[in-house]
Formats: sequence, C-alpha cells, structure tokens
Amino acid sequence: MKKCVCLQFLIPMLTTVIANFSPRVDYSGYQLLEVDRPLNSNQLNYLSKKVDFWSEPYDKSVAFSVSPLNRLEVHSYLQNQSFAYELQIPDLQQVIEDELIENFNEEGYLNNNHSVSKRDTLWQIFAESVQNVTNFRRGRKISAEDFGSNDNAVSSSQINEVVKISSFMDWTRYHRIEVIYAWMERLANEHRDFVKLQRIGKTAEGRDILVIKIGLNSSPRKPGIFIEGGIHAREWISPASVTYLINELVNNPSLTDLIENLDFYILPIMNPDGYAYTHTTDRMWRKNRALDDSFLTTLTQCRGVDLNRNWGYKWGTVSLLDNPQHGTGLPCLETYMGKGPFSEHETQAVRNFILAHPRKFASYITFHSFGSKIMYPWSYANLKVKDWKELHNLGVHLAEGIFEASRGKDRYEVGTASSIQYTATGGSDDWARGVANIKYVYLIELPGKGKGFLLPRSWIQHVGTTNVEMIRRLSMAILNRI
Ligand code: 0X9
Ligand code: ZN
Repeated sequence: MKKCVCLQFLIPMLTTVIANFSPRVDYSGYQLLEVDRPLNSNQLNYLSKKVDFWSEPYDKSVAFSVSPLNRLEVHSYLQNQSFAYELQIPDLQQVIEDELIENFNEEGYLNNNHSVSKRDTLWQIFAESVQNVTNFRRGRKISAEDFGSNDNAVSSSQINEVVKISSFMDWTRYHRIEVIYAWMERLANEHRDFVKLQRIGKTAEGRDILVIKIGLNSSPRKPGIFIEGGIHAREWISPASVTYLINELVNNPSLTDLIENLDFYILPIMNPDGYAYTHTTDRMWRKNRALDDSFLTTLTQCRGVDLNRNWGYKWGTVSLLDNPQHGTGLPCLETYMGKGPFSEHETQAVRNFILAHPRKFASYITFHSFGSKIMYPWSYANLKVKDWKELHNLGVHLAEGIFEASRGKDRYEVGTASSIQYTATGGSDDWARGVANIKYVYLIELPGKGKGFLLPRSWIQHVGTTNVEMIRRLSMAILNRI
C-alpha cells in the first residue's frame, strides 16, 4: 500500500527548506526495509503509525520506508517480533542523488562540475526551449532547415536543442519528460508512414498528454491495443519500459508482423506533471499536481489526485472507515480520489480519446510498479468478470513468456487485485472493462527487485525486454482469437 503518513512527507520537506533552501524533498536517513512474512493486524496497527508502506502489508513480503525519527524504534520492534528483515536501502537520499547524477551526467549536456541546483537551473532553461519548439512545431519535421529563417516563433538553435535532447534517449537511465517527448516527436517525424503523435489533452500545469500510434496500413478493421504507463509518478520503470516497447515496435524488424496486423496506441506518461515533479522536487511523489477547489483541498492546500482512483466506474464506493488505499476523500493522502469521477485532465483525456475513437480496442494494458503481478478485473471489489478464466489463462501464458524471457529471473503472479493485491476503486483497469467494454484488460506491476520504486537503472533493459515478449504474446493471442 502506498498510503501517506503525511508527517513523513512534511518533515523531510521542512528539513530541506531549512537546511539548504533547495526545493528538493530530502530523504536523508530514510531507509527501505523488507520483512519476509505478512503482518498480523497488531503489527500492522503498530507499524502503520511509524512507516510508509510501499507494498501491501498482507503480502508475502512487505516493503516500507522508515524515517530517521522512527528508525531505531522500528528496528527494535521488528527484532522483538522475530521478523527476519532486510535493510534494502540504508539511505534513500543517497540512492536518489546517485540516480539524479547518473541521469544528468551521461546526457553530456550538464557536466559533472555543476552542483545539483545549478543543473536544475540549466535544465529549466533547456526544458522551456523544448516546450516552445514542440508547441510550435507539432506535426512538423524537426530540423532547423524546415522552419526557414523567417520563423520568429522558435529559433534554429532551439530546434537544435530538441534534436539534441531527443538523441539523449536510451534505456540505460531514467529520462526527464522533455527527453522522452522530444524523442517521440522525432520518431513520429522519422517514420511518418506508420508512427503518429497525437496530443489528447493538457495537464493542469500545461503539459501535453501524448499518445503515439504505431501501425502499418492502419485501419479501424485492425485490432487496436491501448497501452498506458506512468499513471503513478514515482513508478519510473513504467514509462521506461513502455518507451522501450515503442522503440522495439518501431525499430525491430522482427516485430513487423505485429504492427502489420495490429495498431498500437501508446501513452507512456499518463501523469506528466507528477512525473516531472519526481525529477525536480520529490522522487517519491505518486499523484498528479492539481489543486482542486473542493472544501478540504481549499482548507488543507494539499495537492494531487491519485489518477488510479479517479476513473468513473464504481468511483468512490468507499467509506471513511475503509483503508485509505482503496481510495479516499482526504486530499492530503496519497490515494485521494479527487472531488468527483473524472475530475482530472488526465483521466478525462484518456476517457474521451477511447470513447470517441472509431474503433473498439481489443485490449487495454496499464503498467505500474512494483510487485511482479498481472491483474485482471475486477479491482474495486472481490469479484471476477464472467470470462475471468479466459483472462486468467492468458495472464498465465503472459507470465510464462516473462519467465522465459527473463531466463527464470522473473516470476509474475496472476489474479484479480483482491486475490493477489488489494482492492481499490476508480482504477483505469476497471473503467476499461466496465465502461469501455474492452475484453483483455490487464494491470501489470513490474518488478521492484527489492528496491521498490527505486529500481536501479541497470534493470531497465531487462524489464523492457521481458515486457516486449509479454506484449508479443498478448498480440498473438488477440490475433488468434479475433
Ligand atoms: O494502488 C494501485 O493503484 C495499484 N498499485 S500501485 O502500487 N502501482 O499503486 C494497484 C491497482 C490495482 N487495480 C485497481 N485497484 N484498480
Ligand atoms: Zn501504480
């Protein structure tokens, strides 16, 4: 469960501001611990006041972070309760900073000599210029010559920036949204015959919500697959593996069959504001960054809606006494469901795109992290869809594909949310089945490898490859059944 014990977020924020006036949230001294068995209700009761759960407390193993304030107490409690537990990350801040430096460095633009705050400033300037260019040139070719010298809206040096920034894209590190967007722009321009970029909406902070369509001789008669990633900001492996998939579909000739027979609609970053915020300010942020006008939000000024609690199917069927992980009306918690169903730009954009689309999608896949799981509806309650056996068997077939492609390293569990994780309302998966009536709906929890949301970048290619195998199997199954 990724619920917020808000003090835990408030304290690092305040320490940061006081200590060095940096806007970044500081997780110095925070640890990631993992216990080897599920908690009983007393243990859960005690620990939920002291830690922030990163995984479901009733799971086979339970991961949580603990602040420097509660560290000693929690360690001795675990020892007294005879838990065998692992210290997975001794200092979150260290990992976050290493990750930041690595992500900046090899981009070659911001060299090693700059401090983090200097890099942030440089990046800001860079980002603005990318935004200008992409706003201006949507649908046009990225090359300085194409714009002509009398175009005042953007300068050729700005265009060169976009060309440059798009070339940073790879799968050895976690990239900023500007790099990913510039790369998507370039891809669409380089492969105009079968790749199309579409802006399906804008976020509260004005970022584009971008869907890339990949399909040869595309037509509504071909089955369509909709894939969404990055709905939760801190789950960085999701956009990384979804962009890996985009790259393979476009550039790997052995997948030509797939794009000849199916059309893929891929939204790699469903929560652009949240994703950007995890790079600039708080690595552990989950929600979007909206500030709604509900009474409680106005009172508390707490930002962000959990976009996976905001969809309009069985939205808000929770009570205040329920565990907040199901969805909550409290804006300061991490699973705030918003002031109403589809109150958010991001969920509206995807809903409108899917409902207005001339085709009926055969499949809807949403990528999250972490936990190595494949889940099919329903998620809002302990119920199954009527054709659940079919979804289950296909899920097992996908999990086997991942197992083989990972050479035995990754074993995914398959089931409904209530049987292998926890129930929650207002998820995109339930809406895709319940309202859009899409048959093959799966929510994938990618692996955390003991590090949870801070999966080291050295795993990106591994997860990317196993994921491609999963999507290949899914596509073949759909083609055989339709
Ligand atoms: O809580 C979630 O939204 C998902 N887990 S995550 O750790 N990535 O946040 C699981 C959602 C299961 N599906 C739904 N509840 N709809
Ligand atoms: Zn998630």
